[in-house]
Amino acid sequence: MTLQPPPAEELDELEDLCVELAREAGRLIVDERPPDLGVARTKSTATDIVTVMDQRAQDLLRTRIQRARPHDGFLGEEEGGVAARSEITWVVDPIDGTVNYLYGIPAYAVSVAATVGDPTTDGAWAPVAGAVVNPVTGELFHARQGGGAWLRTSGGPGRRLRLGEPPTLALALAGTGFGYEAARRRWQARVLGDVLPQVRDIRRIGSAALDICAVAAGTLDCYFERGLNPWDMAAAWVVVTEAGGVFSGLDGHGPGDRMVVAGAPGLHAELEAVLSAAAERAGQE
Ligand code: LIP
Repeated sequence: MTLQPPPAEELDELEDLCVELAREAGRLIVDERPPDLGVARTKSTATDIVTVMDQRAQDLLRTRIQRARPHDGFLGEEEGGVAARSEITWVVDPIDGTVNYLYGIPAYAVSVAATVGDPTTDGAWAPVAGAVVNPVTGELFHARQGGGAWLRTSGGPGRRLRLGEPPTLALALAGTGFGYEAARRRWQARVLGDVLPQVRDIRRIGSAALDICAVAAGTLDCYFERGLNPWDMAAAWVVVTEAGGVFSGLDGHGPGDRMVVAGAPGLHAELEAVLSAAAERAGQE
């Protein structure tokens, strides 16, 4: 399936809007975080939480996107999607790393992406522009297809992100994450048991969007996780590929619920092969 991006001028406009909206929602979740923040509701399990700020940030993003581009579709982690009447669907995670946000751990992000295709079907969509902001550190990652990947920090000018020569897997610092359901976590622990002895070390930051952007910035060498949703990965996907990284699933598949694997070309191939064998050995969840 070829997913045709819009012309370069529109891609630039989409990237600018991703940056503007990610920043605005980032300011909201920091500046208006209630001192008594609690769990507003749960989803797949008692630990899969939503705070009032997740929904407020998503409502802000949807309202601003509908005002700026009324025919585009909208898909967010929380309630309130909109069907597309154009070629573009916005895929947003208002707070990626919600548990970190609840506990006050400064590793969470707002992720905003413009995509083509159907983001509810693995393999049938791709991001064309995106922005990921950590509103506590001020790090802002952004990219659009063909425009390179960029990292801006508070007040500083942006710097181009380009992946260098990667280490071998045995010297690689690998990021990963875990789902909320017990059966999924047991499977992930079995796979981790195979991977851990074959890498330098593991980091579990708690935000897929920040993990994938860390690969683009070189603060992680590679990343893998099963169970990501489109909103966890959409913006960081275009950031890491525009930085020269490979972002895929396993065994020739594209990135999706079954697995995402990110890294520089040579290292990505090593990790993908180890994960494919580990997933085989881990069996069914
Ligand atoms: C999180 C992901 C992370 C994963 C967590 C959680 P959320 O998203 O970004 O990679 O390991 O379990 O799914 O739920 O905080 O938006």
